[in-house]
Amino acid sequence: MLDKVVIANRGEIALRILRACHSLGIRTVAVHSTVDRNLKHVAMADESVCIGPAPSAQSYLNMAQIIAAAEVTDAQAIHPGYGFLAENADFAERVEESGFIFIGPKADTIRLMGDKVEAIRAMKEAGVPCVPGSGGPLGDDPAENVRIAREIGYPVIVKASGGGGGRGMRVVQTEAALVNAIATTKAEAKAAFGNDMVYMEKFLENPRHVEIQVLADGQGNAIHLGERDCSMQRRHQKVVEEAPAPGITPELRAQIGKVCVEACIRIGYRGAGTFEFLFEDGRFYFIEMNTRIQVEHPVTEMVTGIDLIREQLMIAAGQKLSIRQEDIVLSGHAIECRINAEDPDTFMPSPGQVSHFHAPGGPGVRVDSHVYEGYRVPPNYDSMIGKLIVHGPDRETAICRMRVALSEMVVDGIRTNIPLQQRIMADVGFQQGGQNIHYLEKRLKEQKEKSLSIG
Ligand code: MV4
Repeated sequence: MLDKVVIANRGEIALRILRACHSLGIRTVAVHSTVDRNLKHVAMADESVCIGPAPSAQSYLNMAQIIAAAEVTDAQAIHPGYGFLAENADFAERVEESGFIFIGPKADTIRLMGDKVEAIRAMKEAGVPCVPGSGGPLGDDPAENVRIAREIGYPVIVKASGGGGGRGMRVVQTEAALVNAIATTKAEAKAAFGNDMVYMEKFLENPRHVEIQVLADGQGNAIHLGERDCSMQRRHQKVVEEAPAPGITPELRAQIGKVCVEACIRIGYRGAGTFEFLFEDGRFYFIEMNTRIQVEHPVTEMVTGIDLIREQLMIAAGQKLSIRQEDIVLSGHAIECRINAEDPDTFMPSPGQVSHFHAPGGPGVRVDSHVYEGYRVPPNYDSMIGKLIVHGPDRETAICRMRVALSEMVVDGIRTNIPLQQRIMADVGFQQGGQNIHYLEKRLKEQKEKSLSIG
């Protein structure tokens, strides 16, 4: 097993990684910015190193400082968490070149998946179902692009190959708008990602976001841990996630899961990963692969009983996967509500000091949060301050447990989205399950219009 790990992240995920390390007897090094010296995991870590000032560009994105922290503490490996440097292939490469283990896939795999055109090409070749599309980068010939779009059929979507997660894409409804849309998307992509490569797909109008969790050891073994439904989102920020996804049959799960596992083996994947699909009319369409542990990983942990961070650590230590596919048994239903320090109506960030904090509890209730009474939420980072996860024998019970847990939870001194989460849990459409990616924004718009007409 590894003996010492640098946790190159902050907040709840840093604490989650620390706990997984400590349960494996691995010593931990917290690296943190100046404003983060009071983080809970910094106090709990065996050692801590301040790596720079508050702006993440000078701290959590500072590769040299993080690698230097591993050197001075004589650590063996670096866990990047999610966000920050987690999917930065150059960082993974520098970590390994400096003689440390990067807890994640090989740098080349991260690079492949960061190039969406190449990622789709690789997945299509591996037998993963993809959205009908250009199957490669768009060229400069307008007539050829018009021909491609006609063949796909409108509406189409133009996406930047260097984008992902909703950045750098544009829906095109008609041929008249196509050539201009491609030029604009290319210009934006060039500015945002330093890469103007774009590709085209059929635009799916009402899909759900369903993703498959995989684990692979890079030694020829891979398994899938079922799916998560992440369709409850606003502006590409997930708000609620759940596992399993409503309406996915065991047969469908086994089928798409097998495809993902085979793709992992084919590309020599190592570590935890997620295949992102759009799900429409009973079919899966691959859009991207995430090469990191994800925010919503706990719902998969709750229904499988597997500690995904522990598995990441064991894979990084060079161990073969000890879990076989037959060992994966899904049990019950799990839901995660992201808790953000933001105004529940305007979504404006709401940093500041937490005057009172009470975590909910009871059967099937899990709180992944670094918040404590007196903790000051800094304005410099993402507004997510924790995740409330519940598990129950079925979806209805899980929703009930979430409603009780949300009502118990106290985060005073700052505004949070807890009232929004309560409204979502009370919503009949959510309770039905299986809503598409536009559902939440549609409901929020309706609510806003209603409150305006009264107020
Ligand atoms: C799409 C799509 C419809 N058709 N691709 C947005 C995030 C990025 N991962 C891909 N995204 C989308 N790609 C095709 N061909 C709709 C979206 C999309 C979306 C996807 C998942 C979750 C939320 C979303 C919100 C808006 C658009």
